[in-house]
Amino acid sequence: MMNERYEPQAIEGKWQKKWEDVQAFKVNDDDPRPKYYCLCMFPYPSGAIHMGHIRNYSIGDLVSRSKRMKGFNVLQPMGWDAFGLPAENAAIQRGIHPKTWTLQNIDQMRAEFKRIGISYDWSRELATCLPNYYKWEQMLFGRFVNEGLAYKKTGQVNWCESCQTVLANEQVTDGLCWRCDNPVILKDLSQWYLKITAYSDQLLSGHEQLKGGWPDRVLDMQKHWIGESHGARVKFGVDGSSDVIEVFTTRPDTLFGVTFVTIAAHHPLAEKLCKGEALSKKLPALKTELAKKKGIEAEPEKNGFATGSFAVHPLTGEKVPVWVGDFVVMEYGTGAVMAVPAHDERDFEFAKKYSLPIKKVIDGGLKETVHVVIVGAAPEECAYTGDGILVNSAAFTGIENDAAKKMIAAELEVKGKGMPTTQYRLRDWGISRQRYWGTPVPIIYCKTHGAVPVPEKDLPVELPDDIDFLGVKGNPLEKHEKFKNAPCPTCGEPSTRETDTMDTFVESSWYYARFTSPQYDKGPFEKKAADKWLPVDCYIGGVEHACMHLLYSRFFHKVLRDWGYLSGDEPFKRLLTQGMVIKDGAKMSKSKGNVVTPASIIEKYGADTARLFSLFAAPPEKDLDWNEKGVEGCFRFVNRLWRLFFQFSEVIAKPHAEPAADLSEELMVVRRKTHWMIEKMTENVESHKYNTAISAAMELVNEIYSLIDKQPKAFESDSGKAVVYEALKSLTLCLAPFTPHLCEELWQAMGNTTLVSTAAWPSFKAELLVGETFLLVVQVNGKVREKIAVAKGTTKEQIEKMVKELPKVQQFMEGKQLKQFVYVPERLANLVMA
Ligand code: ANZ
Repeated sequence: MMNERYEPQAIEGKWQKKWEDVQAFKVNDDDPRPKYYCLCMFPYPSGAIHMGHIRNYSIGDLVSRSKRMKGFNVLQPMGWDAFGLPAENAAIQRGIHPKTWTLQNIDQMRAEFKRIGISYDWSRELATCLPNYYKWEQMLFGRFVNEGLAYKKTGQVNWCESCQTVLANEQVTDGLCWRCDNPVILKDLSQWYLKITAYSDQLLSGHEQLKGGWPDRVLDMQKHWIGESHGARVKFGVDGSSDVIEVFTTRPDTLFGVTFVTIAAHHPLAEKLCKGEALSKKLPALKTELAKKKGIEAEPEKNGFATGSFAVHPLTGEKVPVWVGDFVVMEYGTGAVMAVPAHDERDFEFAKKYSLPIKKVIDGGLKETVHVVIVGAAPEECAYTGDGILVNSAAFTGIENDAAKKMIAAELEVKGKGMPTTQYRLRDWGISRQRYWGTPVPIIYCKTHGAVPVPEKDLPVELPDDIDFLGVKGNPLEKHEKFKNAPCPTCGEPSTRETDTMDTFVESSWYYARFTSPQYDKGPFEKKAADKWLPVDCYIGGVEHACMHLLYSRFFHKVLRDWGYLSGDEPFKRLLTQGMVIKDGAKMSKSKGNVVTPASIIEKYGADTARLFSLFAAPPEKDLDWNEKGVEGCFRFVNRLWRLFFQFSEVIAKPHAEPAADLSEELMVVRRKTHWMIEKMTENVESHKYNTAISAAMELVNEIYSLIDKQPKAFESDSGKAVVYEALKSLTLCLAPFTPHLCEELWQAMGNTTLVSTAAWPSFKAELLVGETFLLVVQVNGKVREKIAVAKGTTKEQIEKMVKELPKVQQFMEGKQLKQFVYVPERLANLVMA
């Protein structure tokens, strides 16, 4: 028997225990039903869950639970992205070992996740900070090295002084560290890179497969980040030497307009080309200046100097001066630019500043602001960057510039002076971090053999636990002699271990695959399992990862595919990026002091209400504005639902046959509403419009209450019982993915001994939908007396009969004769009385 009062605290723990006891969500690889892999980006175990987690994981659970009810074999795992800085900072500040801190946090967060009733297969839990996980990452890293996809390079890197570590380009936003928002500086450091650029083209072309499944915005962000440019590489000779300066240009059509060549300060030929003061003073000065530069700045003024050397034009043989320019970056293209000041703004600015010649080679026609430039003549105020006809371009004069691009590139190719090429803005991914709490980079440096990957038989390279954090700045591994000293794997000579650890984004690049066989001990994961479960059918997480995690894991997936570890080109078929949880206009965060803790909400209203609110208050991809009134509203609905079940607890305690066909109109309205609700739920859950889905359930509940109000005995007949039974059963099933504990309780109250979590999703009768309902205004002699919901498809005769029976209408009919019945279809009925 049901309690009269809804007491979430009494219900929720009971069902959580039941799910655990019967292992309701443990998945079996051999289950013949079609697979569905639903994954939420795994959390960093910071200690306590926040509202953002509740939102993210409620969405994932809704998808998983509804798919399970729809007949899929659903894998929904949970694990911990457990390496990272906060653990280390906690260690420094509070003297707790990062491992102890992390494992404690995991225990606490696991308990909190269980408290909200997410249907995880907990048997697949993993933590990336454990050797049985990172061992395989180290093995993969060794293979990256052996395949030439990982390499060590000294260069300018982004350095966060506050985190005391290097950051990848993706991890710097507007010059600030993605983690701590402190300014990032450039620093010369030697570090390990993963060659993500080897996959630039595939990362871009793969978007074709993702279109429709991923938000366009994320694809656009990635596209922009990868930054594909079509153009040519052109070889300029160096006057008086056999050296060659290769440039990358997107505008080979402007080749005859080249008046100088600009190279980066760090260009390999810079020292050789610089003469006199350029070599002794200017180049070192510029390098020092560049080293001081902040990571990313708004367009600063361009500076440079002449090297004293000359380049030879590949087609005309003309000699043009070679300059060093601070705006030319070594990391893009070839680190050298053919300068065409007439048609490129940066070159124009540079040429104006240093009085270099400007030569027009594209004529944009009279309508354009053409600057007529002949060598030495005064140029107009800006470069003309548009399209037009080639001028001053030898045999190519008179040709349209678009066609000329290909023709000039072809001519260069024939002469061995260049070739068409595609250039990407994406840089290789620097993964070395100068921190302790991460996966050790499994490399040993030997005097004879250089950087040698630790062989698989010696893996994992375990992080030593005996580390003293207090008073240590930087990476304590550097001072750990036992860790540091190791024999060379090749010759056995005393050597030193790499003390850098890997960027934690490396762990999150392949965890989705590990979840398919998390206990596998012969490799990172079992191919059979990966092939069964991948790709992830629905991946849910924050949009802030568009150019970091979501790009890195696509890269890893393609590498793993090429090595035969898995099949398929893309890891995540569908991506759902959920908005933030905000409060009072600001992101909910500790620093803003506007945090509402899930624990406080769960204690007061229960987990089901917290889940329902986070699904109801905003569509997943929009920001969710937290307000307690909204939570109370959801709590009221849940209570209203409970009371309805309580009121009918005897009726629902045993099954009823399907309602008969000849229902009274009022019961028909409820029945139609029931099927309408199932249809709305089915459609909107699938299309992630959860607020609309929940509204449909609320409407059905209102419909039932309103009939009870109007006709308290409406559900007492056999057909009434059948109708209300059908409605309440459908509500239980449809709401189960939203408020699972409550629905288990209601399901049990309906006499079921099975779980609603594993019941089948209800189907609706299409023939009952034809109608749906409309609002009919009922008038007597032109005055509105009543408004009623009527099923669509009801005939004029039926409506006349219905309205005549309405109590409020009968009042005005008494003692009068009906002269005429006027009916405006689906809008109005008027009884003209005399
Ligand atoms: C000659 C030229 C003429 C160019 C013209 C543009 C317009 P995107 O589109 O971003 O790929 N460039 C090449 N390498 C560079 C480097 N390392 N640092 C700074 N600038 C570099 O830009 C490609 C263009 O940027 C290239 O095409 C080159 O200038 C410049 F009317 O070559 B162009």
